Amino acid sequence: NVFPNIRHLVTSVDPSSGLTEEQQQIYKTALDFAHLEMRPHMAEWDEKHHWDLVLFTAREDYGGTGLSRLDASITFEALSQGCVSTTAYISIHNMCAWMIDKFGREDLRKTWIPQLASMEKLASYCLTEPGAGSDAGSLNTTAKKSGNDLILNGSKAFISGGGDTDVYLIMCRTGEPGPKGISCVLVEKGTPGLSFGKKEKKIGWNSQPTRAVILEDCRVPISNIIGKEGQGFSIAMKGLNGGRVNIASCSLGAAQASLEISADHLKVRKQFGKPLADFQHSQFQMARMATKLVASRMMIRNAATALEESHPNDVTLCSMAKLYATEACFEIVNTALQLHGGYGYLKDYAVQQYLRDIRVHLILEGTNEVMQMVIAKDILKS
Ligand code: FAD
Ligand code: 2MC
Repeated sequence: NVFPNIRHLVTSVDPSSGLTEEQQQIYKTALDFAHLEMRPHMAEWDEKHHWDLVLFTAREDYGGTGLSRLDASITFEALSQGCVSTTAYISIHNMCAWMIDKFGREDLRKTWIPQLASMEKLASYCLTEPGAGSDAGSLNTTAKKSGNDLILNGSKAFISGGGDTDVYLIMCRTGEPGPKGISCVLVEKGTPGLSFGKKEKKIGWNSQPTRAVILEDCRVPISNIIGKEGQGFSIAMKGLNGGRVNIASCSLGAAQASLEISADHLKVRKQFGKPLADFQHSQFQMARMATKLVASRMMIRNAATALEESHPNDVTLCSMAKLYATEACFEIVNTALQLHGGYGYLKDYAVQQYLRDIRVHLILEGTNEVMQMVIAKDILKS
């Protein structure tokens, strides 16, 4: 047993089912790290809005770990048990590094991947604008050519890490209206014309800052375009396919932890002369939570594998996993909070933080309504 210290892993909610021994080791290493280095600080990071960062994946030639999509998913699942918000930012950083690694020219890969893989430098993904959220293809931050440079103007809203990260992948308009006129441009912090809005106040995701990113006559070389001109929307969407699986994996970790905490609580807490675990209602709640947890895990891992293998339905499977798992895991954590009674509402108990942190996963990286649009489009296509 590679999980000697951790309970529940021989039950039906065992996260190691279906994993190879190597993957079980990855999960165990990440979970140990989460329990030892993150979980003890999770409440403080939330309260003090402090961020502390760690791990990651890219091709191995420039210092990445070369993890598969499934390896990355199980890593994020394990780490998020220690702090959802910190892990979720790492998943965004990971998505940006993947975009540069996959689509960037060799010189950009050579410059940036080693620094991003080691997390010496951190990245932010900049798609959303005040006027373009779900309708991302309508964005209107512009990048106009001037000699060998691009001059960027516009603003990005809700940027995770914004102001505290070093590299900004800006989706901006270099051509026609709509998705085909968008390019992905790398802008370094410190470039004149790049500035940031105030730090947003949020109900969760507090261990990482969220700010607007403002571009005013911000000049960068044309060679900072990632991939080809006009390919930016496609690159942004391909990044998000993995991002959606990983964000769902963060919800899964929170749900796993909440289920375990609830099982403990139900066995210890007594009312009406017996442990809460003896009431059939509590048992049925736990049964439903465990069932939703296992269903979420299967969908997430299936989507990760589909993405790895470029399955023809990978986009739909990633969207389904994000839709189903972020909602089911939110319900699991919400039920866990209810099973704790008043204690669940206190900041001394972790379950409320898991709830606050995963609520936003139904909104960001494409709202769950957008996920339904993507799925329906695929199902109904002729
Ligand atoms: P809107 O698009 O205005 O949507 C409002 C509501 O209308 C939603 O429920 C939506 O689903 C619904 N809706 C919209 N269109 C339709 C339709 N056609 N049919 C049915 N319903 C519809 N963005 C980034 O680019 N980078 C980041 O790092 C980043 N980090 C974020 C961090 C946080 C904490 C938050 C809250 C957001 C972050 N975002 C980021 C932005 C996020 O991706 C957007 O908030 C999200 O895509 C939704 O866009 P919107 O907020 O403009 O909502
Ligand atoms: N993967 C690969 N390609 C995709 C894709 C995906 N997930 N989604 C769309 N595309 C392609 C699509 O196939 C089409 O390609 P082609 O022209 O070759 O046929 C192209 O992109 C344009 O797509 P649509 O014609 O569907 O474009 P439309 O404008 O109608 O809507 C929609 C696309 C709604 C799916 C897209 O705008 C979207 O995903 N919106 C949500 C935005 C979002 O996810 N924001 C998250 C910001 S990041 C964040 O929140 C963080 C926390 C980091």
